[in-house]
Amino acid sequence: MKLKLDENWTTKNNGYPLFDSEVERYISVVPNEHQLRLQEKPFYAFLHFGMNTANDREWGNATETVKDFDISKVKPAQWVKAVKAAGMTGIILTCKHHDGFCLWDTKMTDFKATNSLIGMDIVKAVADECYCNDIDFGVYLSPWDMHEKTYGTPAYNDYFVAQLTELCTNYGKLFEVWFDGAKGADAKAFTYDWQRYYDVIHKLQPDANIAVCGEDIRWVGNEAGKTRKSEYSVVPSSLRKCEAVEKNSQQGVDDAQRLQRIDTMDEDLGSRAILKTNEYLCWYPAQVDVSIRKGWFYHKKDDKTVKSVKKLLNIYINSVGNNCVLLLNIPPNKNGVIHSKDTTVLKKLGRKISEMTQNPVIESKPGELSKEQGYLEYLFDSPKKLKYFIASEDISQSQRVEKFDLYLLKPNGKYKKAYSGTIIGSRKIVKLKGKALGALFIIRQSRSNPVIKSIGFYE
Ligand code: FUL
Repeated sequence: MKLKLDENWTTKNNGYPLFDSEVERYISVVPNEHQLRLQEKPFYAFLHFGMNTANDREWGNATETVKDFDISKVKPAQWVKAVKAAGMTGIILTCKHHDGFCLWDTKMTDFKATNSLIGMDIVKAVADECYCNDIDFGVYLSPWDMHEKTYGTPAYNDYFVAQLTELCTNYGKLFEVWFDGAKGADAKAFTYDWQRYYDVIHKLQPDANIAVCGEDIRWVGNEAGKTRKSEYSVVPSSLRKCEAVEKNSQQGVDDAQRLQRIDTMDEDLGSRAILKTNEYLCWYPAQVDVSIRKGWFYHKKDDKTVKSVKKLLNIYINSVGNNCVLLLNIPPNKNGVIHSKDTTVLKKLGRKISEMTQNPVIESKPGELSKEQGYLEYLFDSPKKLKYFIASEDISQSQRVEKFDLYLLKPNGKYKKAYSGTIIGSRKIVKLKGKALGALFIIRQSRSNPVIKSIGFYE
């Protein structure tokens, strides 16, 4: 096996400049504080719960009344416990889905949980439970509202801003606000005043990330848990345009299948070829949103569709381990609890995730590499049955690594290629197999000197 050790970022850099004014432009793009915080806690839960839970639907149909919300209890403590067991660190609750029914005590409409059988502010109950258990809390607020009469007129922007203001004022410190781009194809045309919405959040919740139709976190582009080979965080600023997100989002209740495939995504969002033709760049990491079941809301008939631990672990590795954050949807049912099928899988998933780093063979913190470090060599004290390689860049210095190879020193004394990768970013997880005496991590291409926060090999 030809290792081509002399072909690394310090020498050929794959024929790309290691540092020039263009490279400087790319690496000057870094996360803001709340993006950085989110990427350090990359796994959190989506809870779809509301009128659709009561009616066993995925989308409302604009005919619902408060009476239809015939749910009498919710058990947020059980939700938070399930989330924690999976190793997730936050919850985003659908405070209002497209049907317009509000789970909090809004002053803007009577169409709300406090007026229904349950008579309680569900957002408050969930937020309080989160804060008591060290879980971050965030809100999903659907811009499209099929119930509100002002929808489609300028007054709706005022309505939406007022609701957003309530959520940003009365429910503690939000870590994320999730704006959905979905809207029925036959809904009234409407131009959302996104900037006004963002201004409310900037003023009232300056530490919150605004996701999807938002400026901090981009939607990966499908609902299947799939990612691109390279999920760049430094991308053209034009990707933040909400119109594009809206166009690709769900446009009908039966349109979900399309988003469970990935052929809607442009593959390359941030290679040098893309960046060089775009004047404005931004830090805009991807979020993978996917449901543990077929639907976003709970339906009994979906009980048999709960994803296996193996499937969820793969989604985790392909998202969290591929420079993305993962938002896993777990829908509570009509009894106000998360079904035991889901909680069982979540518990096992949590165990698998913590086992990944339980048995380190070597953990190191290389920092900024010097020109003598075209590759890093690791020798183990005995043959190790490796399971994972996990690397992180110090993303406060942007994302720099563009290509790397990983070789394992096999017990026969020969190196064998285990993986060829592209970007690393906040976290790269590579599954490994077989015994090894050591490893070589060769960075072939980088934007200036790589700054590696950590590298670990795990049994
Ligand atoms: C979609 C919505 O239409 C679905 O109901 C769900 O909320 C999903 C997360 O976003 O676009």
